[in-house]
Order: sequence, then C-alpha cells, then structure tokens
Amino acid sequence: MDLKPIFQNVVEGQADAVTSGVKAALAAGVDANTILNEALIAAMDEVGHQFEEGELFVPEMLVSARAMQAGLTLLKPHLAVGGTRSSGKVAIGTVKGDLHDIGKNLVAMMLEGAGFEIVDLGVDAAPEAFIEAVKNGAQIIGMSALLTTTMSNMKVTIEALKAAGLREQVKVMVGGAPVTEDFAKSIGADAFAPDASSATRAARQLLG
Ligand code: B1M
Repeated sequence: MDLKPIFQNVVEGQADAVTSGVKAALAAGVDANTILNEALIAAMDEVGHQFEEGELFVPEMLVSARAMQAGLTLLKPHLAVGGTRSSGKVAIGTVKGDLHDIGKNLVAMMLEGAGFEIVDLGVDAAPEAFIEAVKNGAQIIGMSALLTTTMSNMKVTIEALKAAGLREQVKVMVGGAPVTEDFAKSIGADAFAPDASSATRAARQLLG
C-alpha cells in the first residue's frame, strides 16, 4: 500500500485524513512500524526540513505534530510489544525549557508496551521533577531533548541527582535528535538510545 498520502497529510497537518489513512493501512495489513517510520516519522523530518528552509513556520509545525499524534494514537496498540508486567519503573520527561514531546511519548509508549511502569513527567520537566520521581521509586529516569539549547539540562539534572545523593540508586537514559552517544557519555548518563525500540532494549539492559 502506498503510504505517501499519510506522509503528505502529516506534513499538511490534516489530522482526520491521517487517521483514516492509518486505519486503512492497518486494515490492509501494513506493519505498524513501517507506518510509523516511513510515513509519520519521515513526515516530521520533512516538516523540520521545510521549517529550516523557511517554507513553513511554528504554527504549521504544531498542526503537523497534532496530525502525527493522531496517527500515533492509532498505532499504539500495535506497537506495544508484549512484555511481562513490571519490568521496572521509568520516569520519563522532556527536559526543562523544551516543549517537544512526540519522541518522548513514543519512547514511553514502547516502554509501556514492553512492561515498564511509566511515570510521565511531561515537557519542560525541571530537575526537581526527576528527583521527586526517584524518591518515589523510579529505577530509570529517561530524559528527552530536541533542542541543542536544552540538551545541557540533561547534565544539570544529573548533577542535581548527585547533589541530592540519589545518583547511585537510579539509571539515567537520554535521547532525542541532537543527543549522541558521545554526549551521553560526557554528561555521565548510563545509556543513550537513538530511537524508541533501542530505548526499550537499553532499559532492559540497564535493569539487567
Ligand atoms: Co521544533 N525544532 N521548535 N517544534 N521541531 C526541531 C527540533 C528543529 C530541529 C526544527 C529544525 O529547525 N529543523 C529545531 C531545533 C534546532 C536545534 O536545536 N538545533 C526546532 C526549533 C528551532 C523549535 C523552536 C525553537 C521554533 C521557534 O519557536 N522558533 C520551538 C522551541 C519550543 C521549545 O521547545 N521551547 C519549536 C517548537 C516546536 C513545536 C511546538 C511547534 C513542535 C513540537 C510539538 C510537540 O512535540 N508536541 C515542533 C516540531 C514538531 C519539530 C520537528 C519538526 C519534529 C520533532 C518530532 O516530533 N520528530 C523538529 C524537526 C525534526 O526533528 N526533524 C523540530 C518526530 C519524533 C518521533 O522524533 O523527537 O527525534 P524525535 O524522537 C525520536 C528519537 O530522537 C528518540 O526516539 C524517538 C523515536 O524514534 N528519542 C529518544 C527521543 N527522545 C528520546 C528519549 C530516550 C531515548 C530516545 O530516552 C529517554
């Protein structure tokens, strides 16, 4: 089945058309991961490209994000790869100053599907929110950042965990478009994942 119309409708922010397109693709037996990667995520990359080129602006980007979320909601049950309940407790959030949540939501969704208990700290999550989550039993904290200007807040959060005497009792995983393995190491994170499925694998490894 041709996934280009879904791609195009995400770019154009047509949420209803994305919903019907994703429904039709699923009904035709297209794999949910294929729809996710080749239509939804690819479309957001195109949106980012057009934004860089000055061809579209923040409001359009937001409307595309909503259209993507509409598709993602339909894919959720199909992406959830059965895991045993209570694989561990993960508190996940987008770091302070950063409002991008699609990637973070996708990672949370996949982790939940793999049996992890998820505490969603939302966007613009301050170090204190992560600290509170660790005090409440989170075994992993997951930080997402999409902006080069906010990724440094991952380090700020790790330093705050140290200052609170909590660093040794929690694993830290980081990810997001500008984040790299080297950056993760440089700030003292325990794991980096480039995408949602590797995040699930990394979380399993972190908890042994
Ligand atoms: Co923004 N934005 N945005 N934006 N936006 C980017 C990130 C940008 C690259 C666009 C561009 O210029 N090409 C650029 C950043 C440039 C930079 O920092 N170098 C940018 C900018 C500049 C901005 C504003 C500053 C624009 C402005 O106001 N002038 C502003 C900042 C607001 C803020 O946060 N304070 C802004 C705002 C927005 C919207 C609100 C309009 C909207 C977000 C809506 C929402 O999230 N609800 C938006 C969008 C949609 C984008 C793009 C187009 C798409 C992001 C996305 O959802 N991708 C983006 C361009 C792009 O990324 N190509 C862009 C799809 C998503 C599935 O991928 O989040 O990378 P991603 O997640 C992946 C992996 O990274 C990984 O797994 C996910 C699944 O594979 N991952 C993790 C993510 N988190 C992880 C955590 C993990 C592990 C893996 O462990 C915990």
